[in-house]
Amino acid sequence: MEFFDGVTSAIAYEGPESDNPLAFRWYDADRVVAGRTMRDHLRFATCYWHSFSWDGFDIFGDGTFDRPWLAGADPLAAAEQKMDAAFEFFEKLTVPFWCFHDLDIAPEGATFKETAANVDHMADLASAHQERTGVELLWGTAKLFANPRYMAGAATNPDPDVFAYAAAQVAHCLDVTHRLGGHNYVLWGGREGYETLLNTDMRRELDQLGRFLHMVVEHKHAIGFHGTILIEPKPFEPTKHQYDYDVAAVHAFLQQYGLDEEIKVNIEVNHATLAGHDFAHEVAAAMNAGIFGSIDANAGDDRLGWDVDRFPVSVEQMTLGMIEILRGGGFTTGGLNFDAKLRRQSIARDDLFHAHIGGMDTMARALLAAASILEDGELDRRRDERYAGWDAERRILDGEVTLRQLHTAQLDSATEPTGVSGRQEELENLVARHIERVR
Ligand code: XLS
Ligand code: NI
Ligand code: NI
Repeated sequence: MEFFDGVTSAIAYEGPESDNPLAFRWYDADRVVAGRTMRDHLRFATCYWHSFSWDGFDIFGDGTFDRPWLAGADPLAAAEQKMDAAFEFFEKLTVPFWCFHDLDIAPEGATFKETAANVDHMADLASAHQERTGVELLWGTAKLFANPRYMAGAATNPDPDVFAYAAAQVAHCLDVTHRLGGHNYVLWGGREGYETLLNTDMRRELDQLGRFLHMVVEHKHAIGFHGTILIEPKPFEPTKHQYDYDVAAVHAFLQQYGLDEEIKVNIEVNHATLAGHDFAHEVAAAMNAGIFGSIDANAGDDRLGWDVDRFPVSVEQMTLGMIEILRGGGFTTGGLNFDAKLRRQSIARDDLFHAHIGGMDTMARALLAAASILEDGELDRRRDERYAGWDAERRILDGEVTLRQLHTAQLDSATEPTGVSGRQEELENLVARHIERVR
């Protein structure tokens, strides 16, 4: 059965002048930019949860979307149908990767054993779909936050039985991700956080999380999974305080528990916004710490302080992020996953295409602008110039001078340091020029 019959052929690149809403204007997969094809730079993925499992419900109302694949009395048959719809979509969109939670692809059974069997069954089908279409798995993840058993967290739960259940679930999902050739495995700390310190022993919970992640890493090596383990920072929602607040907090945690060589980060744009950071800041922080992994590409809202998960629309915001990604050498195992959802009134099936096409074009144009800025070199030259004094002054950083010596030298000095312009507005204009001119 064909679900997206309004889209009769694969989405193709037609160039910036095209008015065809079902064509790419910027994403030209085979075009080589800064030594790599756009396909290899951007490594786009569609997420299963928002695009295929969600029917548009929110806390105030029921589902609104036209999603025939969700209907059906038999949960396993419905899951199979949903997977047909998903792979039909991936193929028509020409998106090279997908991402899932274990319980997006398979229904939960009455027991863990039953659930595991459902996941295995669906993973076998996914494997056949991947084989047939050439679509690859960017990452898998376990849903450790929806079932009521996880209301007080998974690894950070006060009840060790819940920890054990979560461990079993991750072991199974990691096995499946490995079987499907996943390039990464993600852990978003869904409810790893707290509501009140009145009932929370933070120290215990962090130790539990550290132990949990060590077990995940051990399991990864035991089964020979070569993908990257990624933590996805988020400051709050659903818990009031999430432990994986932002990249800096995750890095400190990884160092404290001796995990910084093993685990990297999956940065989500909207989560960066919620943490009070620019997206580019989070990428730069991860690059500096050597833990940059992957991106959940989406967008927040200037006035709404929750995870609204819009599709990315701001070329400027994404250009600033892409500059940091390219400066750091680009993706290795990671990619750009559209962890993004339609607005609740976008009820038509083909709205999913328009959303992804817009997101892919936004990111492709941002890539072109960022590559053009870095190739031109003026921005980096200006940045280097600002620090040129340090190139001439090695002694301080090399530890050859004391605070007292600097004090004495300053007392004897006839000159005082003077400032130079930071040139922010001029540099912003430089970025704008590249965005305007790329073709
Ligand atoms: C929620 C997260 C979630 C993860 C996967 O805010 O973004 O969707 O990406 O569990
Ligand atoms: Ni999110
Ligand atoms: Ni996410």
